[in-house]
Amino acid sequence: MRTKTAIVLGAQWGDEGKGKIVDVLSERFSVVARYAGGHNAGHTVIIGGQKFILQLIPCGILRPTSKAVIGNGVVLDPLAFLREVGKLRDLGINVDEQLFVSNRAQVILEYHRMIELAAESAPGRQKIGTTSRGIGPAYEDKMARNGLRVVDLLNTNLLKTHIENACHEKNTIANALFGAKPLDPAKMYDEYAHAAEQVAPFVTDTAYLLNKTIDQGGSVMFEGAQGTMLDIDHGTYPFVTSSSATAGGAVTGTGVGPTRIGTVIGVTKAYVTRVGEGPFPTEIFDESGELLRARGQEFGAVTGRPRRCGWLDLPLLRYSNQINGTEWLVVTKLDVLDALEEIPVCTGYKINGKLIDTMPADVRGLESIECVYTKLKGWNESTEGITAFEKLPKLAQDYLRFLEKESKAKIGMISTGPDRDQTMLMP
Ligand code: 2SA
Ligand code: MG
Repeated sequence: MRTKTAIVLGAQWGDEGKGKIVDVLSERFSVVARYAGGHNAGHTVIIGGQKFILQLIPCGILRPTSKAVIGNGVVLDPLAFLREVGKLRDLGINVDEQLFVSNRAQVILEYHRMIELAAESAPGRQKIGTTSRGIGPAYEDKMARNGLRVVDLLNTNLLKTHIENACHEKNTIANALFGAKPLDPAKMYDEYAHAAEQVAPFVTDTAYLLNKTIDQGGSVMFEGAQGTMLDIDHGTYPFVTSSSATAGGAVTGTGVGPTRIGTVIGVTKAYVTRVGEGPFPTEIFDESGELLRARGQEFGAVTGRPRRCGWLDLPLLRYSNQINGTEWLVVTKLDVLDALEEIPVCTGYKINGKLIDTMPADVRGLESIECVYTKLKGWNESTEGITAFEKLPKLAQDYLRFLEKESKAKIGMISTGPDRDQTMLMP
């Protein structure tokens, strides 16, 4: 992994442990840039026993030598942003010197949350199980060319007219469709104008900053949020988030061209989880699922929702590697499997009894998948905190080799616990 620019992204449905891996790898990068999503992400990093959960700000901020960039592909809630900045300042992190926000990022406003809450519980609407942060409606406005960008947030006249017009429109729609209570544009303007003043010092042209960094021989890591199967185009639509979580998103979401990106690193758990609604072929419904949830502490980092758990899904991983052009895999949470006698792994999908080698595009197809399982022997001893591949039990090594062979990407790193140091390189 001796490259100056790398995308680190989730190969599954998010929560693969990207936070920890970005933190470990960020030592080698001068800038870490988020390219998609918003404060729906929950990136957990544990340093010396202290836990940090970052939602909007890239994990690179935790390295005093790294710059952290919020790219144009992100939707930024200024109020959530300032809360997170405040928490980091309290921890003694030098956010004022290290953090940069794109002037082209879209802004999440209060009515986006209102519309999302109303739509999620409206009769006849498909419930997605979102994080209720206003992410989807903010991206809707972006694509409808009706959004407010950070550069506009800083222009008080424009902000005022935008809020007045948008509030009128959103209040009317939300009331007519969902009976939602109207929002007060004057109150909203005061709140956001005040926030804008505090956001302003962070704002810059981040595409320029990133490209200059690369021109001058610096290194950039692109930090993905959510995961491949939650990508708006390539995920399990409509049960997805509203942004490009895959590798392509790093290009459009930062303004760095594809020829300047050195490698793609996919982070995968040694099993699978998903939070929210939607198809999940290898989901476990018996006590093994409970065991993984308890051992892996599988609860949403932002919402606290219990995550659904399933066996390692190799067709899904192959799909993810293909869509992202993944060169390296990082396997996390291997130690969660320590307590199992036997570990089923899905090696193929069948529909109507026939093996398929593409991912069905529609939900009905995904739901009718029959998984073909291979049962691997569990190692049944602790791997927690092991930092050398040779020290892993032989059966755990076999599990990883099997994953590598079947997924068609090289494993570069393995994680055996939440702390920075509980990590090993693959020989
Ligand atoms: P949204 O809010 O519009 O992005 O929700 C749409 C779908 O995307 C899923 N989603 C996530 N899945 C896993 N982790 C996420 N971040 C938090 C975490 C989630 C949490 O790290 O634990 O705390 O619940 C995340 N963000 C969005 C979401 O569940 C919907 O299925
Ligand atoms: Mg997470």
